[in-house]
Amino acid sequence: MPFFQDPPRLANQFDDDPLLPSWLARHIPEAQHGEVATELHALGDVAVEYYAKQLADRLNEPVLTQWDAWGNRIDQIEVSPLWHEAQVLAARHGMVAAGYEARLGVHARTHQFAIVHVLGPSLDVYSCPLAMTDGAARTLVSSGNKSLIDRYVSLLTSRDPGAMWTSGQWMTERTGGSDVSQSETIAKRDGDQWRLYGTKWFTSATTSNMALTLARPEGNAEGSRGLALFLVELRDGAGRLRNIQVNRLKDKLGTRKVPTAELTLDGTPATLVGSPSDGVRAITPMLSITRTWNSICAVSGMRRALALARDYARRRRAFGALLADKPLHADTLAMLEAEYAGAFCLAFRAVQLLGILEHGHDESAERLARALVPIAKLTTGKQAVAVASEAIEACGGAGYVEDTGLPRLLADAQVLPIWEGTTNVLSLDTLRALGKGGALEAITAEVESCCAAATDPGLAEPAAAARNALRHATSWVQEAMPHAERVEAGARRFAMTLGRSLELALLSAHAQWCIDHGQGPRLAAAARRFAQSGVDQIADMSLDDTKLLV
Ligand code: MFK
Repeated sequence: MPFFQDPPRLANQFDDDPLLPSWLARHIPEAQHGEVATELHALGDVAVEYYAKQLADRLNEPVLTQWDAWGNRIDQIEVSPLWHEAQVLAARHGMVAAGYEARLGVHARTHQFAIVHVLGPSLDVYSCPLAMTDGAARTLVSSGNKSLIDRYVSLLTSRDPGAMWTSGQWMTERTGGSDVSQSETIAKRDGDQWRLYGTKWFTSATTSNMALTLARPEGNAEGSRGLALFLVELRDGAGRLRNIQVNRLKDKLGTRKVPTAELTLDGTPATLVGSPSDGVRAITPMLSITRTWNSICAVSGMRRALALARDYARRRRAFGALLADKPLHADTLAMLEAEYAGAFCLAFRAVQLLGILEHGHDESAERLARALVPIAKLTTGKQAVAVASEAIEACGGAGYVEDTGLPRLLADAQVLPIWEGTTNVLSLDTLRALGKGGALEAITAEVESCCAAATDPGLAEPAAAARNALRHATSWVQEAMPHAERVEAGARRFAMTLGRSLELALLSAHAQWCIDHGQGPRLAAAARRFAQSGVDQIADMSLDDTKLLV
């Protein structure tokens, strides 16, 4: 009988998760926890079902048809069959809506992102339009523009698959995606409305119903202050694009199911959301929400990669034993599980803060969240790539062969440190957040309170590692701050150290809760492993050496 290797299989994606069940047990009030856990268990099976569908749908990618048979410009984009199903699932299971529902109050965001975490990795990056839809709803609510709120927010947060709208976010132009101040799109008044003229270079959800976008009202100053925030409805009543041409779809490394397009706006009708300037400030609620989604998608991508790698290690026999029983292979997987555990705690803490801020005024939560959102995004984005890379390597050659579906884990992870602000842009954003005052103190208080909670002797070393790394980062930034070039050059190592200290502290506190509540010692082991994986990344590199090297 010739040998055929069993492929890796998924178990229920809620039950199989070493973090999510205990996180929910700790944070969702007892009265609602049972119902939420039952719902997520059911979604854990849906995730398995849709993973199989995702593999079967692997070769379907979006197709742009620019002309009909009679020469009319139509610019129709057909997405994959699974994307059509994903829209229905997303609405029905409240992947956006749950975050806005009153039932769970301050915990609504934890509920919503638990759903995203379990189901998201089986939906071929449908998380992208959902993230922007959520961001658009939050931005409109923050704008205070009552007529836009009344018209759009209930559509964006609907659970009815036939009624739910999705939104895009168009910021990136040919001038760049990081420095949006150079945007060239012009907004001209046309009676009561505005019309937009320009090119959007990277629009990730072109099949959406609407988009939020930046444009410069005619006559406004150069730079980002002169930009304003607009809402565009993409199609008219007959389903035709409203003075928008789709120039082409992007040929990307990953996220290939996402119909990312280049657009020309040629007199596209648009509504001003707030003031006719300061559009970057007006769109920042969108950035906070999509960066939080990015963190959760990084964590859920890691979970999926590890679920497959762990299962494979229990099926694959080599050199006389299962891979899971080989000390070096087990050591490698343990390191990845520790990374996942830290990343999970930081991403879900960002989610928890979002819920707190949406349900009342809390200045210290606000200061913490302003810094924690970019830190979580930049830290988890990098971890997601590293973990996906190791996970596919753990499957050997099969991990590099497209029709196993495994290479997509890495290709899709690679977008996470890029879109929604690159690692370096977010490192600088972290400095900007700290510059507002109070944020470093808020991070210190967070790390200290988590470490103080971790009283088990087995958590002493992780708690000390988190505290020491944070102290080192704090003293470095205080010393470096007067030297602009030095502080900028070290911003990534600094932000990453804050991220890894926070991860370790939050993980240690959660590990303590698990010990206290009979949930076992697994997460304490994760904290100990994490503590030995480069928490402190502060190093003063020579600026002269940098000049010699670049
Ligand atoms: C799986 C989930 C996926 C999610 C969906 C993926 C979709 C992908 C589509 C894209 O990739 S869209 C493009 C993504 N691009 C970015 O995210 C932009 C990256 N660049 C930045 O974030 C820059 O830092 C930024 C554009 C914000 C810098 O612009 P400016 O014009 O230099 O901003 P400035 O003057 O520093 O800030 C303007 C105001 O906003 C200031 O407030 P004040 O006017 O009151 O002083 C800032 O404090 C405030 N601000 C800036 N960033 C903020 C913020 N406030 C809160 N949070 C922030 N992050």
